[in-house]
Amino acid sequence: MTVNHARTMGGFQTDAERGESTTKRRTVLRALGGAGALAALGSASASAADTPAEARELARQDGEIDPVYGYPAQTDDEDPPVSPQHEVALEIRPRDAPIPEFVFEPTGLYIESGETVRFNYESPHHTVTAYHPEFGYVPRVPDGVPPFSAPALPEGGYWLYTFDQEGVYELHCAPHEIFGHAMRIVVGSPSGPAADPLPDLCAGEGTTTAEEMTTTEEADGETTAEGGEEEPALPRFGAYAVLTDPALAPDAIVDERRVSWDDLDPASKQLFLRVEGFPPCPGQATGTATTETGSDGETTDETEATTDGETEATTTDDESA
Ligand SMILES: [Cu+2]
Repeated sequence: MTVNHARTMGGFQTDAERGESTTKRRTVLRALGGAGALAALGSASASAADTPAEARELARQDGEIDPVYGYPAQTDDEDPPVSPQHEVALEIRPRDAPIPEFVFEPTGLYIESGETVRFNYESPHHTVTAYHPEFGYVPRVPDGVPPFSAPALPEGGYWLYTFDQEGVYELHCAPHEIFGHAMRIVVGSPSGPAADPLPDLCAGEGTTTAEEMTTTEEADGETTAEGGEEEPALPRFGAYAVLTDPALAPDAIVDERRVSWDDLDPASKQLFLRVEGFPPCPGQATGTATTETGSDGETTDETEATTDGETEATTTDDESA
């Protein structure tokens, strides 16, 4: 494919990189041509735009996949504008538990810089979202990568994204993150903040861990740009468990190229949440509620309900199949 190696990158510049002539560098890269030139220029060429908006405009001019919004297609009848080198399925797998498994298949993927991945929505309601500081998370994508995300799409839709910048990317599905809908992509040599393991929450006290994660959960959705007082969140609950599975270590992904969901430890796939207090019906102190869960419209979630409306973290491990 006609990868724009100059974009390398899809990224926007850090403060330290600003002031350099983007146009000039892109011209130079074109003149030199291809990945070899890029390698020669090294990290100095790791960014091509000052802002996500500029990165988008440059991609548009070059007829490339949008580095922020990717390329969404509502149905698979639509021909992709570029030929993807890899495919990842977004699936829901029923199991003997109130909540099904939400799966990226493969869950670990190795690709080369500049390659495009097609994410197939085999069920609706999902997203493919970067663990990016602009989204309120600790950085788990390479520095300079813009905050990118797929939209929710219908079943049968797909989303394309070109991973220009080398490094380790951790991705999640926003609606199902807490249920473990997350994956890791290694682009070229493992590098960047996600090349390092996530903090070991088991190193501290277990109860503290649960409280910390609950706190970050409560912080979800609040504006972090103003005041900057909110702590950036780690991948939450199920996503943390999946992303800390040894089978998904970056080096393991490099070795295996594709790591299946089936290769993960069952303990990494367990449910950590029990929803209580829904629906919040007046006059019912406790009860059993049946709610729809998942994206397939099936009624699968039987939960005990109280009226306090809280979502609690649990440490039970007997809910997975
Ligand atoms: Cu999902």
